[in-house]
Amino acid sequence: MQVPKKHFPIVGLIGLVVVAAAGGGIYYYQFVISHNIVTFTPSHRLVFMTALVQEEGGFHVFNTAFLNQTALPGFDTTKGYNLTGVKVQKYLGESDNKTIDAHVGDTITFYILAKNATSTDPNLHLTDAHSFQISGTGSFTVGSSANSPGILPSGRIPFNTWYSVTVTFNSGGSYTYICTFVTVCSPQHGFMTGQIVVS
Ligand SMILES: [Cu+2]
Repeated sequence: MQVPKKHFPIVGLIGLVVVAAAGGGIYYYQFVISHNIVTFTPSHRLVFMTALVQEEGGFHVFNTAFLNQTALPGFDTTKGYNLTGVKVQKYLGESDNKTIDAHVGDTITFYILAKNATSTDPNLHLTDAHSFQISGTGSFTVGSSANSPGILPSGRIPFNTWYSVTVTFNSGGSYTYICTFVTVCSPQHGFMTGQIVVS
């Protein structure tokens, strides 16, 4: 005849304590620590891009950086930006080289070089400029200054010149940047767009 195995009452007690601690931990994680409130210190981002007819790639972001100082880099429409002595920290943009990310409250200074198409197809040479406009349901503010003189919506950018505009995104959402120049730049002009995702 077999004697049933017994354990000391303390083992059961420890088990209860472990279960209570796990439950308490879940409660603390779920209800005491908030998951939703995430705040960011507003950043000033620099986004460097080229504008080309959509048939040859459209807008192309080739560099992204945080500006770690108040003053903007020097700028002129023929030479573009001057980063000499400017405190910046590069960060990796989206891999499609079109989508731009930012947080609510961030300011983005855009540097855009308009380029003429390389193809000899006359359809890709309908005009002598691109342009830049931002649309979206959210709120944004355009701040014009000597080192970023662009204003929206009239962001006309003649080929081989630089354009800079500084925009602060006051609310979250998806914004679209587009080439809106009155003259259609190519048959695919209407698709010359990109997204700015503000979260
Ligand atoms: Cu266009």
